[in-house]
Amino acid sequence: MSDPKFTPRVFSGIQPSGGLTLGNYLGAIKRFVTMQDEAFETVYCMVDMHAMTVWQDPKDLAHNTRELAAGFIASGVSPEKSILINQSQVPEHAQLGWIFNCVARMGWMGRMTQFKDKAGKNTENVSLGLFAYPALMAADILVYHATHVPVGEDQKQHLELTRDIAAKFNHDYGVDFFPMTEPVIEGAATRVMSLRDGSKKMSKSDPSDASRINMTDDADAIAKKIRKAKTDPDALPSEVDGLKDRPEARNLVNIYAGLNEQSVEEVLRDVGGQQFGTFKPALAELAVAKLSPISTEMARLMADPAEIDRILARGAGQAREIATPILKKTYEIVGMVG
Ligand code: AQP
Repeated sequence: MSDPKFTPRVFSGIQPSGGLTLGNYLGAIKRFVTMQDEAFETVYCMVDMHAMTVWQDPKDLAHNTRELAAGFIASGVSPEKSILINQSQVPEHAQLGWIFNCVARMGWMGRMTQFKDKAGKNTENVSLGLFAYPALMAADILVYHATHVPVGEDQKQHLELTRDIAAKFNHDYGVDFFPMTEPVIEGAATRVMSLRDGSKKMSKSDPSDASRINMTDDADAIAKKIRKAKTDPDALPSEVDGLKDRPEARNLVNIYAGLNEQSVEEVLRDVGGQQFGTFKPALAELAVAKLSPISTEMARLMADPAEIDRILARGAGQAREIATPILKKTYEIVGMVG
């Protein structure tokens, strides 16, 4: 149960570090759309400052930010119902981020598995921003006093860190100022895996394009990637238990369930016993039917980038109306004069 002291408010973001993937769509954006019609204020963000924690060509960053905004809108996020922003246009995120850098502990940050995955053996050479970014993510959320954050499974640890930062801030300053944000990790496909390796998350920055479905892929590309997706030789089971130790089969069934808004049990009831030679074309057909209207609409929106910029500028103004007083109060609490 969330604290009634706080307005029910949703914040979530996606990095413009490449094109949108089916993982982002099923893990996050589908939920963004449903939550804007529930009893929440909703703020959705292109987190451009997070993206630059790894090198981004400036032209690509600008293009990907606009394309991501187009992807949100084409998927059903309405600029009339939700506040749509890019992070760098709302400076309060970075201002609160600095305060949270001083609240978060090195030990906490060092345990973040995403940092370990992304830095690999290269910890000496990655940016300081890559290490610190989960504290900025806590600021993205808490500068709006957001009570709920819809995300994929991979972001669970960062949301626990957000709660730790809020709790330590409240404790250290003797206040009850920041809410304990709830993660919303729901649906059949909260962790979509690579099509080439069922043990790896589907990711925008995977060097293999065949590992993911991009929201801008055309029908042929989608069908080809699904046809070539790694699987095993067995038929599909009729029960969920039968997917145990079959990560690639599980992934394709999860994707089917996520796209068709069914549970995995329901899907298996229909497709149990099928070989992949039958299931894969059905999945490809479903994916094309669900995704091609979105990619068509994205292309239409991208033909008018000035309109996207206007939407983001208007969103920034609306966002700052919420964030400015929260930051001002934070400054007062910590003793900043001004
Ligand atoms: N494979 C996935 N399955 C389910 N949800 C996913 N998300 C990302 N990948 C999957 C969810 O999408 C939201 C935005 O994620 P992000 O782009 O900000 O960061 P990320 O998780 O690091 O995504 P990528 O695609 O892997 O980006 P890169 O390659 O740049 O690191 C989050 O809610 C996330 O859970």
